Amino acid sequence: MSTEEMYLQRHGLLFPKETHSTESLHFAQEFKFKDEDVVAVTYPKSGTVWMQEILPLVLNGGDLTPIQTIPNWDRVPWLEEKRLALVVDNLASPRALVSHFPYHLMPPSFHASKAKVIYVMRNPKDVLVSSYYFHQMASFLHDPGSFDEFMASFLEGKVLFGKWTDHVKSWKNTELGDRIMYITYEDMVQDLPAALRRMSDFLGRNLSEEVIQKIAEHCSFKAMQDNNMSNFKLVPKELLDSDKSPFLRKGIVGDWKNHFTSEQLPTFTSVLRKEMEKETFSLPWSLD
Ligand code: PPS
Repeated sequence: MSTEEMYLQRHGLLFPKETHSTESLHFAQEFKFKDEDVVAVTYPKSGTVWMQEILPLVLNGGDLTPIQTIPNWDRVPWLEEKRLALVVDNLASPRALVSHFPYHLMPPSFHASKAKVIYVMRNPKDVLVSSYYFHQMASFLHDPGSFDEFMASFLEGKVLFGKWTDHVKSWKNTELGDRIMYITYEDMVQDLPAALRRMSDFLGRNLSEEVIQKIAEHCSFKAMQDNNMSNFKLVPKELLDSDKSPFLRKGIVGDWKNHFTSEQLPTFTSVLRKEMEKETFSLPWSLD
């Protein structure tokens, strides 16, 4: 299948047709956010599915029912994907969503509401590696070619949802004030209970230490790998082939060190550094 057949091109970005359509993008623009809604926003491969596990638990005091009975894509749907229209009326309140939209594509009702955002960022080198494997296992994404070729596409923004730097800049430069919380994938890997405490405080949930520990246990990489509602094993192999690479692949920090050559690292670093040079915020990791 050609790239044109696989992807919708809108707003200068690529959206896979398997999961997105003109109608779904329109539905997202018309979506009516409520003040109590929570949306976890990520550039792809930065911890989205992890947030689909965490949010229902944090919002509902650690009740395991949603994560044990509802597949993650219907439990905490993507704002921009086709599934949202099918499940929107079944979402428990307060509603949790995820999105890969850059800030400027958020719908008018989001801006008019008090809905909160948790923006999860991941070291772009690990994002690239995770995405490279995802492109190998997902038949509805283009063949990534060699790691070198895929890195070139990533740096040019010829990948899902465009350039990593544009996404991060868009969400770091909002005027959302205390409606947005920033956290990194690396913080979550290093100390998940601490990350959960921050999220719980941000969302006005006063969770006990016992509940925090219970949520951390159920959101561990291993627990999610074992949860058929979260490990994508319900998806036909023709679409996601976990024999090629599981969706929940490694779940670690720094796998880029096993993939970047000594030539690729300075190329990657210099492109990102240049694109970030005018920004006043600093990144939580060194790009080197
Ligand atoms: S997607 O396709 O954009 O929705 O992908 P996304 O969920 O954002 O990112 C997938 C990566 O997140 C890892 N992941 C986790 N890491 C640690 N702990 C937990 N619980 C966890 N859940 C998901 C997942 O393994 C992918 O990273 P890689 O590096 O490929 O393993």
